[in-house]
Amino acid sequence: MHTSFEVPVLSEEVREALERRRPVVALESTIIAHGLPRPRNLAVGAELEALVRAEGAVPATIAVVDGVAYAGLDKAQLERIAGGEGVRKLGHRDLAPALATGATGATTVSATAFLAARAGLRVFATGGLGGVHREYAQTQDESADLALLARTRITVVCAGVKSILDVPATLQRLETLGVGVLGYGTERFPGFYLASSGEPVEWTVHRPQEVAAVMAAQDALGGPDAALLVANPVAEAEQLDPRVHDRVLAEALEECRARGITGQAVTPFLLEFLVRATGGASLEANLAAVRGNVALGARIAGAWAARP
Ligand code: PSU
Ligand code: MN
Repeated sequence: MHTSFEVPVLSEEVREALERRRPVVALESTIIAHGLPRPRNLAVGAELEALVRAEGAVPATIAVVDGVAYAGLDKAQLERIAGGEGVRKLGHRDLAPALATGATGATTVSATAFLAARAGLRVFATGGLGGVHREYAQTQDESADLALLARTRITVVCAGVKSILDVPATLQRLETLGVGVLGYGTERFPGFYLASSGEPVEWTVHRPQEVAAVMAAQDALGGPDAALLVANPVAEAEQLDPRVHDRVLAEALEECRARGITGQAVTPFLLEFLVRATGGASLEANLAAVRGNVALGARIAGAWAARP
């Protein structure tokens, strides 16, 4: 049995940045291990870290390697996660068994947000959150991301929720759960591969400093912890063609149903189907969204670290 009680173990760079109140951005690893095709995923993992650095912040990619949770991976650890073999998908509830059994796994938004907050990190960038699936009435499939974000004070920069989901239902759940949503430079909730999901957002901000001010107001208010979502749309020029999106998504959902795919396998299956069926166009839109979020996350972390 493994017993490492520093959870997560911080890389030297992350520890130093936290001590000096320098900006740090948490990054998830499920997108690397289970959300992107190999071998491109390893290059993307490294590229996202470089993007954070280019914006003057320190990246803290989070994952579990051999039963130890880390914030800030070295090259060999990132390679392990991107390698795929035996790399599990870990939600928040999977962390305890993974640590206890010495497992290796990539962390989803729920596990990453939990570990990041535990390490004292306040800003986390990803692609699209999990949420309520379109077949919810039959499957009760709602990502654990939502419940965890409802009780974790962390700012998550995302391109909305994955468009494979029931977006209006997910927005409704976020409201019920008390998770704040800010549109970044938009009055429409982003649609992950698409710049807009068509759904409205109640609050719009335009600068990282405004996000930091909302975070400070959350702290001043106190009360139960909840996350703040910064919904940052992919640029229209980089989005997936909406007609292609709608057609291919319908095929993907049909195939998922026909094959009886359920549980943790649903999201990776749908994402991979879209990559194949769009000849890689969905992958480019996905990457553009993630890059934009990571760069914005670094700037928000900068504004947060510079607060008075
Ligand atoms: N965003 C992406 N690609 C991904 C994910 C997010 O661009 O693969 C991952 C996140 O880790 C998110 C997870 O937490 O998908 C949701 O999975 P599920 O629906 O099984 O909870
Ligand atoms: Mn699920």
